[in-house]
Amino acid sequence: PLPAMSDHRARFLQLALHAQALRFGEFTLKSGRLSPYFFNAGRFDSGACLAELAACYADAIEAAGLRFDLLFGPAYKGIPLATALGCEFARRGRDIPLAFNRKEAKDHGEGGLLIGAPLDGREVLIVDDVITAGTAIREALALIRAGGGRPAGIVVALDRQEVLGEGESRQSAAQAVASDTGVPVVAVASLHDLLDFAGESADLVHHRDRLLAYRARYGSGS
Ligand code: OMP
Repeated sequence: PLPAMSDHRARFLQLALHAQALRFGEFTLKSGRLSPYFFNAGRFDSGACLAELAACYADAIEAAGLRFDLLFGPAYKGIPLATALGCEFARRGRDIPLAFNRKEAKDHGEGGLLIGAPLDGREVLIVDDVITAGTAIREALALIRAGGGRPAGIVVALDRQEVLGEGESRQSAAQAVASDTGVPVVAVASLHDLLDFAGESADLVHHRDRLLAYRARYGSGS
């Protein structure tokens, strides 16, 4: 049964579990942390699934009131996410320019690292999968600035709400990015939402203690 949290957060978590994009076990993160859960956006691997995911992103963006006039998907995982979101906004009556990057520069053909609509003078919304330490997001911010765009916001599906070091500030990586750069970070759902969701779901409740222990060690205050 669907828990009470009946908005884009619950819809997204339900969809992620169904697609097995959200899994429980033991996972080593980029940071080296051993996590009891992992979010793999690559598992949103069908058109219908991506379309539903994009609707969750669009709802979160509208709820946060972000203003922007270009969508940017960082390679690789951000590319289908930004593309699906662009299609969702078009379906809602708003046609927004779309761009992404390639990881390897080409020395022939069109050349360059950026593909799609020019970033020049645009208010850019970065669309990515997950934030842990914020490294991937900071790289994307640098790409936007180098391309002449102004970062206007960052949207991710999942904010893991982790602190950078241990025992220092309780600020999350997303909060640190927002306060360092002035660019707001919006998540469809956070670890906090996942914990609420797990608390109300008979299938997930047995994972809750390990999630809570992980949050006690690496989680930010909020
Ligand atoms: P940061 O760059 O540390 O914010 O981590 C984001 C990246 O971590 C993602 O782009 C993934 O490569 C990876 N990741 C996940 O995809 N899902 C997770 O649940 C956790 C991570 C991670 O390694 O922290």
